[in-house]
Parts: sequence; C-alpha cells; structure tokens
Amino acid sequence: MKIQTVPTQAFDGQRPGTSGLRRKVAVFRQPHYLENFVQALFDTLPDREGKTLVLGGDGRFHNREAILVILRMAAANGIGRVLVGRGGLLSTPAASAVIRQRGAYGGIILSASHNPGGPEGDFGIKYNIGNGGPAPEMLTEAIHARTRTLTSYSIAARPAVLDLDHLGPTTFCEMAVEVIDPVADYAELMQRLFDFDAMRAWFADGHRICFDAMSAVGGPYARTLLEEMLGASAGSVINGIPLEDFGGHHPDPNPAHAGALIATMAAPHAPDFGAASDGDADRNMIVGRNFVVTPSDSLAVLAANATLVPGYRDGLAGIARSMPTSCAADAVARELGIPCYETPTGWKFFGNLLDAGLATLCGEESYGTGSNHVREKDGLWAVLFWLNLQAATGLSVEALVRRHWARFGRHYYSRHDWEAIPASVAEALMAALRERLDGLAGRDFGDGLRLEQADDFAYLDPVDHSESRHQGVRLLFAGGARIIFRLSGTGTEGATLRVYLERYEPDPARHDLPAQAVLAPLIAIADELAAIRERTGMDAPTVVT
Ligand code: VG1
Ligand code: CO
Repeated sequence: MKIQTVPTQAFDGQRPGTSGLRRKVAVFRQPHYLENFVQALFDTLPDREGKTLVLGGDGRFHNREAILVILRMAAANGIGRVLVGRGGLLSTPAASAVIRQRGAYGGIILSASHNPGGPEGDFGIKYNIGNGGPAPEMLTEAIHARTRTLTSYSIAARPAVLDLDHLGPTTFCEMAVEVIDPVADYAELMQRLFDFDAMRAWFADGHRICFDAMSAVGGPYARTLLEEMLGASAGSVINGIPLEDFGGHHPDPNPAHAGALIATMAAPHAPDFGAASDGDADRNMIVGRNFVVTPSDSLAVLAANATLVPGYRDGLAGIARSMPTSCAADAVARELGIPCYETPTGWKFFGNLLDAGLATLCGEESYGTGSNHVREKDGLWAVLFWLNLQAATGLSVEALVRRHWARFGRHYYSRHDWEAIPASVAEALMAALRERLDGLAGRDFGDGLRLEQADDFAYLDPVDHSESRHQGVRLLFAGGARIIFRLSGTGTEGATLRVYLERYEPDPARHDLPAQAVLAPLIAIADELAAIRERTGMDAPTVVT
C-alpha cells in the first residue's frame, strides 16, 4: 500500500459541539478539512493499531465521498478492520448497537442529524467510543486540540473502487473491510427487548400506524421492523427511502417540521399511532390520534410503564434526563423510589451513568429517548416501546398519557427557539443574563411565580467526577415552574437561543389547557429578564415546539 503524507494547515473552529463537528457541506468539501479532523481523531487514539472500527452515516449528501476518504485514512493509520454499513449507511443507534455487539474499538458516524442536507445543507462527523456512545468531552477536547497543531495527514493512495453495495468481507488498501447489513444487528437487538408477538397481534387486530421516516436513514429500519417483521400494513412507513437531501426538508421530527404527519393524525379516520424520526434516526416524535406527546412526557410514560416490556421487566435502576427536559421523569422516579439524574444537554453525558448501571432509561426534551440497550438515543426503539405499551394495555396513546397525568400531574412544557441570531448578540444576551442572576432569587413575579433559585447549571459527573460548567441558565420557581436559557451547540449558521419553559399542574381539572397559554406568564418573564426581543430585534421565536 502506498501511503501519502499530505502537508496541511490547521483550520480554526474544528471543535465538536453538542454532537460532533457540524458544518456546511461547502466547509467540509474544502481541501483537507475532513482529512484534518480525521487525522486529529486518529492521533488522539494512540492504541488504534490493528483495531476494528465501525463506519457509516445518515446517507446525506457527501456521505459516500467522506466514507472513502476515511477508509483510506484508516488504512494509512494502522486500523486493522472497518465494518461499514451497506451503501455507507448506518443510523446512529444502529452504529452504537454494532459497536457494542461486535466488540469494536469505536466508530465514526457521519451525520448532521436533524440539520438539512444537500449541497447547500450541513454535514457532520462524530466519534463514538467502545461502549457505543459519543466520545466524552475529554476526548472531543483532545481531538480539537490536535486539530490546531496538525501539519500533515496520512492517507492511502487512491485505490481501485470499493463496492459498498454488496455485503461481505473484502480488502481495501490492504485493510480488512466488511460491508455489513445496516439493519440486521439492530433488528436482532430490538427482538430481545420487545414483545414482538403481542405487537404482531395488535397489528393483526387491525390497528393502523403512520411512521414518517422523513426521507432519512430511518426508513429501511422502520420498514423492516414495522412492516416486514410486525405486520404493519404496507405503506405504514412514509418517506421511507433515504435521500441525500431529505427531499429538501428539515429531517427534524417535531410538530413544526413534521407538519404532514401531524395533519394525518388529526384528520378523520386517522391511524391509531403516528411517529417520526430524524436524519440519523436517533430522535422520535410520538403522536396519538389528534394528540401530540411531548418528549419529556414520553420519557416519563415509558419509565412509569417499563415493567410491561420484556426488556425492562425487572424494573429500572434509575432515570436520567438532560437539564432542560421537564421534571415529569423526576415525579416517576420519586414514586418508583429510584434516582433521577440531571445532566447537561447531549447524549454523551448519559454514557457514564449507563455504563455504571446507575440509569436504565434516558431522555431529552429534544425528541430523544433511549436506554441502556445502546449508548445513543434511539428513535425506533421509542416507537417500539410505545407500540408494546399499547399492545400490552389495550390503551391508546392519549389514554396512556392522560392516565399518566392523572397519577403524576402534568408538566406543561414548551421550547422556544430563536434561530440565526448573530453569534455576538447571542453571546452578549447570555452574558448579560448571567450577570443578572445574583440577587434575583426571592423575587416574586406574581401569578404564583416566586423565584427560588437562579444559577448557571454545572454538572459533576458522579462516575468520573469530571465537571462541566456553564451548561445553561436556570430560573427555578416555587411549585416546580422553570425557565432555562442556553445556546445551541449543533447549529451551523449564527447562534440559536433556546428558551425552555415548564409549569407543573397537579390538578386533573386543569390538564386540558393550551400549553402556550399556561406558559404565557413564564414566556413574559423570560423576555423581560433576557430582553430577547430588544437584543435580537426579532418579535417572535422561529420555532415553537
Ligand atoms: C440539540 C438538542 C440536544 C441533542 C442534540 C443532538 O443540541 O438540544 O438535546 O442532544 O441536538 O441531537 P443543541 O446543542 O443544538 O441544543 V441530534 O439528533 O441532532 O444528534
Ligand atoms: Co439525530
């Protein structure tokens, strides 16, 4: 094999964000940009020699080209073997499953998740470690540090073409490569967790579903599991063919971007159950007939009913949620007598808790739910969990959620995103807000909203004792209301301010109110304290979920 050592110069700003390095496709296509990052990654893995890596992506534009570059670099950097998803495809949860099931050293996932794709869209790369989960901050920081000092990278000379479309072992640049079925390992894992017979019977009874794969990588997984294995009628999976540009849409499963599904579920004769997943299939949205479930509620409902599902029959060790996720899961944990951990945003913070057996289920308000079966959030897993619960109880989605609220109270919840703010304006807004925190506690905003605590969230990992600071400004009110402010770490244009709003309502007579109206006083407080409209010049959030 001929190895080329290519001189290069460091790029600014190759620091991974909440979930990997995400940039515009045009940025990734600059000469050496991807190569630099991949070399920095390999340099940060000193014992990589001869090891097995998993490689795949969400199929977005530039996926195949990037796969070939990474394979040539893996060969030149001493990697022993690479397992690649057929066609270069692997959903994020499937990649996690493959890493774990095959005992791989780690994996590289090419995805910008819910961000749009295509030549004008976004691209991304992230590294997962041997537990199947996202690289912890220590590692991503080391990779970033290495990107700044790099002067060359190693790559195998351009070889004959590699056939990514046929399963089986082969060699490429004298390195072992195996093209694997992207769905098989994952489907096998799902069968170990859920009651497939009960779900088959539920479909055989005539229940109908609509799963919107949003023209992303989740399609083949959903078709195999839902239509082929469980017997959902043909056509239950819509937008099931992965497209490089996701059909020009935002592959983000929320009511704003999956409007067609919401409309289907609100129409007369709607299916019994609706769901959607995102670009890399790790997110999920759950919809009943004319009834949208918030992700925070979804986590709480799954936790409260987990023992109905074979994989969780013995109960949960604990629950973990990201800090901005509502406290609905905490209420369940209290009742079950198990701990509920509060982590910073991003799945990488759940890894240690899962590895140490401290938590079994995890969730984020951003349509992410998962468990200890992998080390990523998992969209289709959540869908199967909800189907299993419906099959086991005979209850509809709405009935399951209303029963839950009656028992635990309702946590009204909404997230307001203010997108594409100039970065300097967003930074200044957060800085000013942080300055105001001292002395704010104790203030009474009326309407029962007395501020009890105002702080900047810091997390001390109970397992490795690492500390992550400045993870978001929290305003905690008496009675369980909360406002959280933080800046997104996944965007590629300007900054996005996320404002998370939550209010607890124990009274079942008040469980059917419009969320935005219930949260209106908090929305007003958020705007007053952060001067959002004044500083951004915008008069409304760009996305409300
Ligand atoms: C967002 C979500 C976060 C999620 C992350 C990756 O991050 O808020 O909860 O873990 O996306 O999800 P941020 O920093 O933009 O708020 V995915 O499906 O895009 O990998
Ligand atoms: Co995703």
